[in-house]
Amino acid sequence: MTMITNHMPTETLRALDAAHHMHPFTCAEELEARGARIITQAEGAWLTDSEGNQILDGMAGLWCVNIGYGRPELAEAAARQMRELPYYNTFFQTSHTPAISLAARLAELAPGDLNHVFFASSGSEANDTNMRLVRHYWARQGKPDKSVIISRRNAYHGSTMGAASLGGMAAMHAQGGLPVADVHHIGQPYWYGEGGDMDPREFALMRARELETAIAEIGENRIAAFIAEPVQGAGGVIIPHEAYWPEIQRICAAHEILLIADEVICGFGRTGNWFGSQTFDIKPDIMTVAKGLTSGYLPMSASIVSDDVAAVIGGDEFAHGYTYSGHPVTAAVALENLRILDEEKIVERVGSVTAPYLARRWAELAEHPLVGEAVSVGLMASLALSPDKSRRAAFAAPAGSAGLICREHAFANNIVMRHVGDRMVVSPPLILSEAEIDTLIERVRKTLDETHQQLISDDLMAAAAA
Ligand code: PXG
Repeated sequence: MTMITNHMPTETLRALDAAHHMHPFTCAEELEARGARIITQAEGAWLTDSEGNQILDGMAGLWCVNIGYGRPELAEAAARQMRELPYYNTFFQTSHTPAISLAARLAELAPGDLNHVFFASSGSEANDTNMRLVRHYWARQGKPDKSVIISRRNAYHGSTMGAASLGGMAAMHAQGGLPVADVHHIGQPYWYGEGGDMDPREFALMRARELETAIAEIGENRIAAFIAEPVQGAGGVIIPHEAYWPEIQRICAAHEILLIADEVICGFGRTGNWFGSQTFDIKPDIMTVAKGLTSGYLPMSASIVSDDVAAVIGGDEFAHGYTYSGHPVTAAVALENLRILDEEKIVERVGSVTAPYLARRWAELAEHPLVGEAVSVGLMASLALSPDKSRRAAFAAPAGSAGLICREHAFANNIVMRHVGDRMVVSPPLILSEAEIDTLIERVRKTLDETHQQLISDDLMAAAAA
């Protein structure tokens, strides 16, 4: 076979990609017709594609490249570790210094008494671990029936059978026989889209109290845990009203259920603190982390659990683990990533400088005639496209049509911005400068203008009935 390199013509690469490479969350025929954009290189917050375009990565890859691209220290940490010990497992009474150091460092960084770390390779695997872990936790205490996990509609917790069941994505549940048994979903705290005429605080409390209703209906003796993202990411950067999390926390404490904070997106500085749980004052029993743990340079995730959970689980063999749990090379890369985040004060700078700046600049977009709301927390932000912002109206066209048009214009303007239905989201690398935030806003505004023009000319500005 000929060697495939970035020097090949884009069309050749696209044809080979379409012929052999199955992409996640993608219709293969559509992709073949359009051709994939081929990314060849990246530095800081900027991508280069095979046609030489310089693209501002408003999504930090897939919400993960927190320290930005191109840090040689991570490559060196990986090479060093590969030479010394490229692999060894952590089963059968063995360990190694990268896994030991990383677990100890995570225990230091994680809030409260979250002091024990179970490693995996993806957010999905870590959430599958959590599912088995919380059920085993109650079984160990003579309560095997406490097995139901409550989650939320429009949550994203991953793509494996367990994690996709925990998630509340209707399109995912429609394929492959999901959700698995004993997973229950309540409503999300999405006031803009679902709050109608309610006051935002009242709506947030109502949605939090759906947890209490579910507990009453299903029975506290049946419920193991509640899982939620501090801020829903893939669901559209839905930032809950400040009344939401304290109420959830109250309900979890009042009933005997564990609280799992899925920090896969929120962790490692995204919200302006090390963890979203700190930004929203959540006291979880378990945190799921991934993505920013290695800034995406290598795949790694973890469940970080409390002293209590670890003690209960610890009296027995937890029959669970992955070949790559605590992989020495990924652990070494994670440690180097955490060192950079800490020593270069990247998290602090997001909290005190760039998040407030992005908040101010992003809020200006709410003035745009097509924008129903523009919100942000830390360095994640979203806006709702609306044909009639005075009443937060949805489009008459199928959900996501306007969002897709907007994403295409963003592509053409060399800014990566994702669409979730008709919400547009960004989650850039945490090293973004103020000047780069200005560039981002400028490109998003141009994208919105062009989208607006196209929606008018395609006759797509009709609003759905109230
Ligand atoms: N939990 C959360 C909160 C996530 O955002 C996962 C778990 C699963 O992680 P893995 O590593 O198994 O992918 C995620 C992943 C998107 C998008 O398009 C978001 C994710 C993954 C892929 C696409 O917004 N989040």
